[in-house]
Amino acid sequence: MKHTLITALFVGALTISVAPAAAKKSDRDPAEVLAEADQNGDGTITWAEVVTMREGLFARIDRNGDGYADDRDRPRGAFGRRYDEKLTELRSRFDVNSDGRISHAEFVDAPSPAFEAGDFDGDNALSPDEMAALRSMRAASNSQ
Ligand SMILES: [Ca+2]
Ligand SMILES: [Ca+2]
Ligand SMILES: [Ca+2]
Repeated sequence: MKHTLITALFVGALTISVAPAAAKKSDRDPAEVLAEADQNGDGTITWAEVVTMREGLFARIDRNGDGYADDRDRPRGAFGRRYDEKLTELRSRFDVNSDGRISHAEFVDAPSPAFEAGDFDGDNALSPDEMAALRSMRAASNSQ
């Protein structure tokens, strides 16, 4: 059960990281992932809420808690290989300094293409209207 939970959270972290252009069929709608960041439930997703969500996800990826997501966090057993695959994908986006590991800052401070695409008025928050627009953009791209 514990491994399943960790894997689910890890996949969630990956989904946040994927730009719409690079999205695979299995990826969740970025707008839905962003919606989960709405901690105070006011319907607006602030950048601070996104950062807080990333903090929680990183804490789960960095299984040994040393501030870096790397091979040393690799789970034993059946999930090891899956972790390797996910880490390779995450590195391609988050390992800005190419040292082979993802630091806390590289993960938490990384830009979010979906957030930037949806924040039309540039106030660093996604209002309910902006979230609705982001969802319809995604729906339009899916129907093509
Ligand atoms: Ca909110
Ligand atoms: Ca670590
Ligand atoms: Ca790095």
